[in-house]
Amino acid sequence: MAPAMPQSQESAPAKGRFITFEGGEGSGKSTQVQRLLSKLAARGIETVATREPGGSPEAERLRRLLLSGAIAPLGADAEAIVFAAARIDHLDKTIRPALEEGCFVICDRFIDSTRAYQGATGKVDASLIADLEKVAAGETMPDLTIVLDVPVDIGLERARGRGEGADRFEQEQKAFHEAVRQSFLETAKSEPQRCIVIDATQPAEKIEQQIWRAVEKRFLKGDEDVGKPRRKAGASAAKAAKRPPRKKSGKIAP
Ligand code: T5A
Repeated sequence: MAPAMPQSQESAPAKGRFITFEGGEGSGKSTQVQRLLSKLAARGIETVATREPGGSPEAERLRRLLLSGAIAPLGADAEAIVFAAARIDHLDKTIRPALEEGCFVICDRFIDSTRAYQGATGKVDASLIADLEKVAAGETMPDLTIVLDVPVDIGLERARGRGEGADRFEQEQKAFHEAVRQSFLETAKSEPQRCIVIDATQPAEKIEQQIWRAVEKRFLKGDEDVGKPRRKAGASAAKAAKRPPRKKSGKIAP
């Protein structure tokens, strides 16, 4: 099949795809988000890279509060609710508009992180997490979730290696991070249609190849319209979604 080219007509059918990356600290999500974006761009596919918590101006404000630990004293339920509030704005302002335009949305963390991290505190009822997920995400579920699985010690070591200082969740004990890892694996097992698990101890190049194979197989075989946005080519998807500018590794600047 010839590589997809950017769409030049506004009337082309919109066929956006929603891909999320999940995994523990330092599992290599940001690295692989960047690599996938490059590969999609090479195929002429319009993309929007985003992240959680954050991804819209209001959600980025909530991100700063959440990761600084300022919300933690309000209790685990309140923290879960604030993650959901950020997600509502992110979906409304960034994700859904981009999907409606036919873009591929690549998101660093989404609902499975709430299941894993807020679930791992042991203090938030599973039914509250499920209800918040329903309210925030509704029917906007990922088409594909890539779980990067790495042993906790290796992931934390990598995260520390960035030298940025530990945030609210990186400071948690090893048992917490083990519970987070198990949660991601359990979600993947229970939703095999949506999730794939990749061994993230492999070299980044190998992981990139495995992700690309999965994306090609699911979305790019025999579908000429996929990833061709409805609006005029050349308009920045990020601009359309009115997101703040990205900083390194596809993350969005505070
Ligand atoms: N959170 C989030 C919740 O509690 N609930 C929620 O609902 C949501 C959405 C977000 C925090 O918020 C929590 C979870 C998180 O604690 P964050 O700052 O966005 O925090 O950070 P993380 O998502 O945790 O991402 P990290 O920046 O820690 O790690 P990444 O993005 O997984 O890893 P990356 O790519 O930056 O790589 C880390 C280091 O490893 C190297 C890289 O070069 C880098 O130095 N690396 C590799 N090294 C060897 N082999 C490989 N294959 C490698 N791939 C990358």
